[in-house]
This record gives sequence, C-alpha cells and structure tokens, in this order.
Amino acid sequence: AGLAEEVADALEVGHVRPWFQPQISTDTGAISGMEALARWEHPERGVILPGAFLPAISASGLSKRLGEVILFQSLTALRDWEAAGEHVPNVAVNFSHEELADPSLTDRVRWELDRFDMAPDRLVVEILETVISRSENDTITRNVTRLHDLGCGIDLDDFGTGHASIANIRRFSVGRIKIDRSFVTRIDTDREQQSVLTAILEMAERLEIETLAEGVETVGEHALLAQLGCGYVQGFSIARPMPFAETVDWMRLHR
Ligand code: G
Ligand code: G
Ligand code: MN
Ligand code: NA
Repeated sequence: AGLAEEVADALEVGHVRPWFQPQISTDTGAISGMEALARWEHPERGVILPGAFLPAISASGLSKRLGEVILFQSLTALRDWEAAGEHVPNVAVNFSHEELADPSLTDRVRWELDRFDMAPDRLVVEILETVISRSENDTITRNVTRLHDLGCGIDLDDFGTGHASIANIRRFSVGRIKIDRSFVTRIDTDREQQSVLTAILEMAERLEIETLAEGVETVGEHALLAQLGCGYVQGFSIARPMPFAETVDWMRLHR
C-alpha cells in the first residue's frame, strides 16, 4: 500500500498518537502544560515524525480525522494524569489550517470537552503564525473567536516565522506567543540574537500577551529567558516529547 493508505489505516488502529512535551513556568518551575505532538508508532519502522506523514495526511483529506484522534487522546491524557495524582493545567494541541477552516470545528471541540467534563481552559489551541497571516478566511476567524469565547487558550505557534500583524494578533485574541526556536538558540552567547529576543519580549509585554520560548536546548538559554521575563519555556533541556507512559514518572522526578 502507498503511504497515504498506510497512514489512514494507522490512524484508525491507533498507531498515530500524541507524544507530550512539558511546558514550564519560568517563575515557579512548575509544569504549566503539555504540548501534544503527533507520532506514528509504526510496528516495523519505529517512531515516525510528523514531517514524514503530515503531508500525506493533508493530501488525502485526513487532517480532520487526525485532529479528532489527537484531541481525543489529549483529553484522555488530561483525565489520566489527574487519575494518577498529577495535575497538568492544560494540554496544547496543534490545529492545522484545514481543521480551522472547517465550520464544524468549534462545535466538535465543545462536544469533546463536554464529554470529558473538562473546563475549556484546559485546552490550548496552537495556531501557526502562517495561518493567521493568511487571514482572509472568515471561517478561521470565526472558529478562533468562538474557541476563545468558549474559554480555550489561543497560542500563536512558530512566532517570528510568518507575517502576523499586531492587528491580527488582536483580532485572533492571541493570549500567548510561542517564540520560534530560531530566535531562542544561542541567546546566551550571541548579542544580536539576544537583542531580537528582547525586542519580542518587550512587544509582548506592551501588548499584554504571554510568552513561551520554544526549542530551549541549554541551561544557559533557560536561565537567560527567565531573567529576561519570558513566562514559559519548552525544549530539550527540560524534556523531549515522550509517550504518555513516560510522562507520570517524568513529572514525579521533576517535582
Ligand atoms: O516533533 P515535531 O517533529 O513533533 O513536530 C513537527 C511539527 O509538526 C510541529 O511543529 C507541528 O506544527 C506539527 N504537528 C505535530 N503534531 C501535530 C498535530 O497533532 N497536528 C498538526 N496539525 N500538526 C502537528
Ligand atoms: O508545533 P511545533 O513547531 O512548535 O513543534 C515543536 C517542534 O520542535 C517539534 O518538532 C519538537 O519535537 C521540536 N522540538 C521541541 N523542543 C526542541 C528543542 O529543544 N530543540 C529542537 N531542535 N527541536 C525541538
Ligand atoms: Mn506547536
Ligand atoms: Na512551534
């Protein structure tokens, strides 16, 4: 079978699942959330990253199905962390352009949250900056506005790589920007990197938007981000994305 058929089957039998990467408050060091990152756990080929299968999913019209699977598994994880005595404030899910362009999205999300008896603020919606830059799509604007009004968090992903205007950041009720890894790497050793990052943090502060730095790979970067007032950090220096089965042990060691 071709890749498209294979990944369609994998979705249905549960071989595509979210792994989870912790997000940490720089103030308290406590876990603030987990980002759900899709992984194809292939029985023969091992773990396959999204870059290798998302294009096939998108091309075969399966983006909505992937979104349903990842949302369901993410809410299941929130419930199961609670049952294990570990409170994870929220889970951050990546929403594709195709999902956001689906008029039924908000109602489906609301229905899933209700089914799990989960407060909407336990779900953070990650939207790529490139998606809100192409903001002529009214359905996307409506979905994001309705998800925000429902109480979900709105994170702008890969910030700095697209062309989101301040007007768009406002219009889409963005609560937090996720500063792209390219602006985070080497901030502790490269003056130019540090001034760009400082400018982003100052802009966010003036707009009263929270900040999360992605791709934090060293203790030096982490310490400087805390010092400069970045609210949250995520990256390999804290933890790599891991399967649900490893998350509870990680949280117990982290505390
Ligand atoms: O670990 P990493 O290779 O997981 O992820 C690469 C990119 O794939 C991320 O930047 C993210 O934008 C995208 N991605 C990961 N998981 C999902 C998902 O569940 N849905 C969508 N739409 N994109 C995802
Ligand atoms: O949704 P998004 O683009 O933000 O997903 C984050 C991507 O970055 C995933 O592919 C994830 O595996 C990867 N990632 C997370 N932390 C780090 C890190 O510290 N360094 C690098 N190089 N990649 C990271
Ligand atoms: Mn993301
Ligand atoms: Na990102």
